[in-house]
Amino acid sequence: MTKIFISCALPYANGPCHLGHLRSTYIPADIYARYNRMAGNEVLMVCATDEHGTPIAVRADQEGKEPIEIAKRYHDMIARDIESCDISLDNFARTSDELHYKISQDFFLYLYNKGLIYEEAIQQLYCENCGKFLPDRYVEGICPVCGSEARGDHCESCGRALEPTELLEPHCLTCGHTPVIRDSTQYFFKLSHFQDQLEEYISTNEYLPPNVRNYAENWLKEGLEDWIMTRDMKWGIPVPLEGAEGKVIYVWGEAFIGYISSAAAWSRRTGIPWEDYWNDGHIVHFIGKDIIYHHSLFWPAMLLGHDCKLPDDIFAGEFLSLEGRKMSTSKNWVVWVEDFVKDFDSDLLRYYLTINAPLNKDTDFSWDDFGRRINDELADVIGNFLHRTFTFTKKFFDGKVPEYKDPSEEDLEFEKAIKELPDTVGELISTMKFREGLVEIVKTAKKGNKYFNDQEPWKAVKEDMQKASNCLYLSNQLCKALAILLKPYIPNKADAICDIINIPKDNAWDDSKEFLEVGHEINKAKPLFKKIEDKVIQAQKEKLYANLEESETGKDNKSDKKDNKDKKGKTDKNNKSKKDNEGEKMDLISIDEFAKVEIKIGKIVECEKIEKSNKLLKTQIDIGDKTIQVIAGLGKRYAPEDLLGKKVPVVTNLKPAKLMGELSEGMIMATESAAILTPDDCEIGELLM
Ligand code: B3M
Ligand code: ZN
Repeated sequence: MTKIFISCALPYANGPCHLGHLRSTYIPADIYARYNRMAGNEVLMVCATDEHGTPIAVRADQEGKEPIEIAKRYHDMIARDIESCDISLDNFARTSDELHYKISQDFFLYLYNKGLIYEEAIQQLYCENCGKFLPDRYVEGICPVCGSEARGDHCESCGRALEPTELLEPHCLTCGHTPVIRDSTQYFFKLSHFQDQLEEYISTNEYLPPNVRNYAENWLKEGLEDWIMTRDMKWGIPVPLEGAEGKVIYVWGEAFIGYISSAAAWSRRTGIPWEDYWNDGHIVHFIGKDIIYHHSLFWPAMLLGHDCKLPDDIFAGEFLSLEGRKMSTSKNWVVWVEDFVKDFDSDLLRYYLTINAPLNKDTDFSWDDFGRRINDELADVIGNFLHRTFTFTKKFFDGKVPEYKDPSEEDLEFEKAIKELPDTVGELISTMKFREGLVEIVKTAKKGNKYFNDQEPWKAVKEDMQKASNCLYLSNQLCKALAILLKPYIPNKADAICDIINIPKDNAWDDSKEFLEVGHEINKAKPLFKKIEDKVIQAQKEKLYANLEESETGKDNKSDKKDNKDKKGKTDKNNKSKKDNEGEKMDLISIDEFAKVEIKIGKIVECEKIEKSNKLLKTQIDIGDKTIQVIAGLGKRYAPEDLLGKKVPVVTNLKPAKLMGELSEGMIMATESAAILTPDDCEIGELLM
C-alpha cells in the first residue's frame, strides 16, 4: 500500500469553471485518485481557490466591493462546479483561510532567515493621483515587443510576460493618469542559487513527462534569475517582517503553499497527519501546461530552500480549444461547467474529455464530435452491450447468471479478454495513460458485442441451450468488470451499473477479476446511456455562436455577468472580427489574407543592445533590395554578436512602429520562446511563399 499526495492546480477565484479546467486538471486528477483508492493505495487529494493577486483586487475595485467578497463568490461557484463533476477532493480550501496565511508567512520567514530571500530597491510604477504603486494589472499600456495594448504583467497579443516598467505609454487602470517611477524595496527569492539542484532534479526524475521536462530544461538553459516575491498592495498575505508594511507576498509566492495548507486543514479535520503523505508518499501535481515553469522550477526551489521533499511527478494537461478556436472568457467563447451539467450528465463530459485525446496533446471540444462519441461509443458500444446482456438474462434466465460448461474456443478467447482487462487498464491509469485505459475498455465492450452477435443466443436458446448459457454467463462477467473498471472514469454510471448487477458500489479494483457466481440474481435493466439527438447538439451550437455574437455587439451577456472582465480596448478587435465572421468563427484565414504578409529572408548586418531594455535589440537587416531597421525582443536569449551575420525570415510589410523611441520597420520571425529560425539554405531577399 502506497500513500499518494495528489494536488490539483488552484483555480483563481475570479471566474467559474469551464471545460478547459476540467480537461487539463480536475478530471485526470480524479481518475488517478479514484483508481488508486480502488487499488488499495491511501490517497490524499487536495485543492483550494487561489484568491490573491491583482486580477481579483482590480475586479473588486471595479465593482466597488472588497476582494474577499469577489473571492467568496467565485470560490462558491468553483466548489459547486467541481462537485457537480464528482471530483472527489478530500479537501477544498481557500488561500484566504487563516491557516494558509500562517503557513505561508512561516514559509516566507524560514526562507528569509536562511538568507534565501533578500531585499533590493527597484523601480516601480507609482500613481501619484491614487497614491499607490501599480503592480501587474493595475497598469495598462503598449507592449514594447509587439505594439499592442497590454497589461502590466502580460501582453495578450504576443504572449510575452512583461514588467510594468517596460510598458510604453503606461496609464493607471483606476484613474488613467500616467504613473511615475519610484524606488521601492522588494523581496527577492534566490532562485538562481538553485540552478544546479534543479538541473539535477529535472534530469534525474524518472516520472516527469516529456512536456514538463522539455519546458523546464529550456528554461534552465537560459539560466535562472531571482524571483521577486512581494508586491506593494493591500490585498494579499502581509510580508511578515518589520519595515515591510504595505507589502504582500506575491501570489505565486504563496499559492503553492495552498497544497500544503489545504492538506493541513484536512489533518485538523480528520486527525490524520498529512505529512506522512508528503514525506513517505508519492507526490503528484496535476496542472495545466501554462504553469509548468512555476511548478517545475519555482516551487521545487522553494521546497529545496525549505528542506522539503520535492514532488515526484508533475502532470501537465495541454490545452482545450472550442469548436476549432481558442477559448476566451471575455468573448464568451466558452462552455461553462454550470451550463453543461444543466443539460447533460457530467459523466458524459468526463467520458468525452478523456477519450477525446491524450492529455499531452492539445485538443478541441466540438459539439458534433461530442454527440458522435457519446452516441457511437457510450450508447452503441458500452450501453448496448450492457443492455442486451441484462434484458436477455432477465428474459431467458430468470434474471440469474446461467451456468458455464464445456466452453468453446470463442468462449475461452472472450473469457481471456475479460480476465486481462483489469490489469491492462490499471497499468495504463497508474502510468497516467487515462485515455488509453478507457480505449481498452471500449474495445473490450466492442469485442463483447461481436461475441454476443456471433453466439446468437436468441437462436441458441432454441437449439443449443448450453451455448446460450455460456454466452450469457460470460457477458454478465464482462458487465461486472465494466461496472468496476468504469468507476474512475464515469462514477455515476458505474454505480448505476452496479445497481443493476446487484453488487455493492464500493469495490476494490481487483474485485473486477472475480466472476459472479452462477445463480447470482441481477436487477431489472434500465437504459443507461441515452442517445443525444441531433437537434440537441444543434441547439448547443446555436447557443454558443449566439453568445459570441452578443459579446461582439457588446450587449449584456452571460460572460459579463459571470466573468465581468474589463472589456476596455476589446471593442476594436471585436468589430474587426465581426466583419469576417466566418473566418473568425473557425480561426481560419483565407489564402488571400495570408498572402498579404510579406516574408523575406534577411541577413542581420548590425545588431546592438538598446539601453534600458533587457530584451530589445536594434538590428539592421539586409533584405536584398534594401536594409531595414528592426527592433526585436530577442535580447534575453541572444547577445548581439550571436545574431550578427545570421539569416532570418523577416516580415517586411508591417506598418513601421516606434519601440523605446526607435523605429522598427519589420519583424524577425521567432518562436514563442524567442528562438530565431535559421534558414541557412536560402538566398538573401528571397520571398517566402
Ligand atoms: N492559480 C491558476 C493558473 O495559473 C493558478 C494556479 C496556481 S497553482 C499553485 O492556471
Ligand atoms: Zn491612478
